[in-house]
Amino acid sequence: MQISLISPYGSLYNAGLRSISAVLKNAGYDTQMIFLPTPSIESGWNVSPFCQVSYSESLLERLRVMTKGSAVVGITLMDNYMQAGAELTKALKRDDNFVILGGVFPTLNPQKALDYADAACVGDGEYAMLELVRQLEAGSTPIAIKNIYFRGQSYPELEYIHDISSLPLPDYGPDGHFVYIEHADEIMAIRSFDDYKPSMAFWADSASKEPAYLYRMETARGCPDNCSYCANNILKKVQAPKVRFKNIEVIEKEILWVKEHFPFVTELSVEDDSFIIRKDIRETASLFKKYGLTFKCFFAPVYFTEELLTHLIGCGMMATQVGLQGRSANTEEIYRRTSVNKNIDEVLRFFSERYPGFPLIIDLIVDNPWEKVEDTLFTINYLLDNMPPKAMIGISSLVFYNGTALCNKAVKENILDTSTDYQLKTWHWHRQNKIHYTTLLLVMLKLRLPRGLIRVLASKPVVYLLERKLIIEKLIPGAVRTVKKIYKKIKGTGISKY
Ligand code: B12
Ligand code: SF4
Repeated sequence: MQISLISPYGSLYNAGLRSISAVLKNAGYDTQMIFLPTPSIESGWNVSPFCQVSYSESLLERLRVMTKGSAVVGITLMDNYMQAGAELTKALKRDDNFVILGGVFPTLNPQKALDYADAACVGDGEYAMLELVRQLEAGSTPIAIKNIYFRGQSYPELEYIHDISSLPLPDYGPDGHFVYIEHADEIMAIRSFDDYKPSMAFWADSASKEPAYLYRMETARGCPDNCSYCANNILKKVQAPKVRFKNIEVIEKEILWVKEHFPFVTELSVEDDSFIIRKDIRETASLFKKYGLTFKCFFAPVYFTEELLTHLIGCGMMATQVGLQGRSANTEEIYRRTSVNKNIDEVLRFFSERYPGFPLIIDLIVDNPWEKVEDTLFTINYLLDNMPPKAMIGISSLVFYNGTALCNKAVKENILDTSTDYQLKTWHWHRQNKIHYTTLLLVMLKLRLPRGLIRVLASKPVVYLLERKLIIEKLIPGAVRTVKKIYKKIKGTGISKY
């Protein structure tokens, strides 16, 4: 029996869908995986405020033909791909097939997913999908499968995979794997592991002539913290209450597999929410070093120790991303990050004093309706005083994910505009309908404009003059979009050459 697994994401990584495919293949089923990256949607060139993917009729027709023999079509979705998932489901649903949506969006919004699909997977999908396929193969109408919410039925019983080390390695094909090439508007077969190269390429620095290659991997699922805006709020309740770790033997097995199949890879990107919480973090980092692989990872400031970070850098950590989101006491409280942000002073001091050239990325959230101008100014001044010289800033616009503490607060206070597809909102600051003057100040920091100049522009009189409705709702967004449009005209469409 054939199963088609489809991903609309810009990145081909997709640990979840690849893991499902591996489990199905191990059980003897024939899976095909179709990746539909449309990088131009996510690129800085795209001036549309939402991450709305509109597939061409010819692409949808090609997909219909490709999935003709599939009894099950599974689509993975984060919230910002909701509309893409709906479009794909409408195009691929037939009377004689079963379409199931899985991933963070259906996990948080199963009812919405059921508006389109036959079923929604809540939480872990590997064994849920296997059982679904077995029941369908047996010719019965599938019923009572843990984690699967069938349309017209009640919310399912939930179960999570306790030992994620027992799962097979992710399925990278290449047989039966296909990728959409946006500039050619064609779906091509992945013929060899080398075909993954374009999706793994990155430029280590602006001076590099040749790209380096990066392999993304998961060593754990989940996060011990519980920030009020984060999907983990819900995942803890409906997926798994605790962080699940892969053991070091399995990590080594995956590295060996990578070495054999992707010999060009020199760097790992550990996609765990907070890599450094592993008890065996030192051994894991040493393992990467043993195999000559540099790495990057995420961490929350509370887990920082000077000794640990020094060890990780010694093992080849080339970049790291730390969440700050906001530094004022009010903002930290709104985000429930008062304890998570603990040690941020030490983190910034460590990099400023010992590794001033290190590419540290500091993540911040803007567009928080409860944050006052003074709060943002506090964060800006904090960064002006403490940010290491070569640090970078990642700016995201606050998105209210269904069921999170912050989403519930927004609904209760009636400030969530549900008339817009707020889930589709993605991170590009220039896509926002409202751009605060204080956000522009952060962008200046991101662009590393002289800090003295930013200090002047961040002085209270200037901010109170420019942080005005007309300016932030009309002038700044209008000007930003015009500049982007002109730039796009000069530089081309922004469609990736992948
Ligand atoms: C790795 C990762 C990425 C990677 C890779 C994404 C990719 N293509 O796979 C990168 C860095 C590219 C990325 C980017 C973004 N990400 Co991200 N990312 C993650 C992270 C840290 C881990 C995801 C993962 O691999 N988990 C491990 C796998 C095994 O689990 P899984 O994906 O959930 O899959 C399981 C189930 O969901 C289910 N399942 C999944 N798909 C399907 C399909 C079917 C048919 C079935 C039956 C079941 C099923 O079964 C799987 C196996 O058990 C999560 C955090 C988290 N806690 O989930 C955030 C997370 C998914 N990302 C998030 C966001 C917001 C983004 C961005 C929009 C961020 C931004 N500001 O731009 C972008 C956009 C993504 C894009 N355009 O592709 C949010 C999503 C919130 C939401 N409600 O949608 C999360 C949850 C972070 C958070 N804590 O809020 N991300
Ligand atoms: S530390 Fe990061 S991943 Fe963990 S709950 Fe907070 S925002 Fe989510």
